[in-house]
Amino acid sequence: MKLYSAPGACSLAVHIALREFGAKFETIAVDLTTHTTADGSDFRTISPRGYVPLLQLNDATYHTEAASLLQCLADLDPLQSLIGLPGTARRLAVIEWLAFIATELHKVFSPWLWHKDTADSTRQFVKDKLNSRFEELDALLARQDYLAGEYSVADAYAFAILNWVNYLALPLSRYPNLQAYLRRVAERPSVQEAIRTEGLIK
Ligand SMILES: N[C@@H](CCC(=O)N[C@@H](CS)C(=O)NCC(=O)O)C(=O)O
Repeated sequence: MKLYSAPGACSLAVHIALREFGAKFETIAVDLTTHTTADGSDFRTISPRGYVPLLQLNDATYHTEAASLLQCLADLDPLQSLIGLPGTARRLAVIEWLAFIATELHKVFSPWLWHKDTADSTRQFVKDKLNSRFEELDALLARQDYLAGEYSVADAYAFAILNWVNYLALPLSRYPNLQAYLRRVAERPSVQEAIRTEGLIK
């Protein structure tokens, strides 16, 4: 498999998941400002939206959408422990969280993160919306260690997206359980390897 990714972008979630399963894969870095790959190719020729993550499966097909890629990768593990077996409450909870992260966190952060000229009124809206989500997560994480009970691909996704508070200088000091959660996820060997490889830590 080949993962087209950019350091610290949402593709980090897929990168972590690939490492969780010990999958054989290579990463291809994409410059998201020029939409070129490391060898200078035009990324939009294979990804018309210009988005990472883009995953090329071993059958040479290309696929997008972080939440879908995470489900697919979690299913490659015979035990499906990072997503749960079909028809179970565990699986529904993980998929629910993937959808929540995609729509209520990922795409709320996005406009401001990628467009530094975002208007102050939009910034304020994003801050308020995110703070209400952080409050909800903090209350949940006071009662449990991970979003869907046990660690799952939803936590890999949440980790990648919540890491963006650092880029936007949004403080998490009011959310101690959320901070502890991010530290807990960060300690996982797969997460350490992924963030080190992406150059986010030394
Ligand atoms: N709907 C896509 C969105 C992916 C996305 O927003 N990717 C961002 C990085 S986190 C990107 O590639 N942005 C580049 C651009 O907007 O040109 C998904 O959920 O995977």
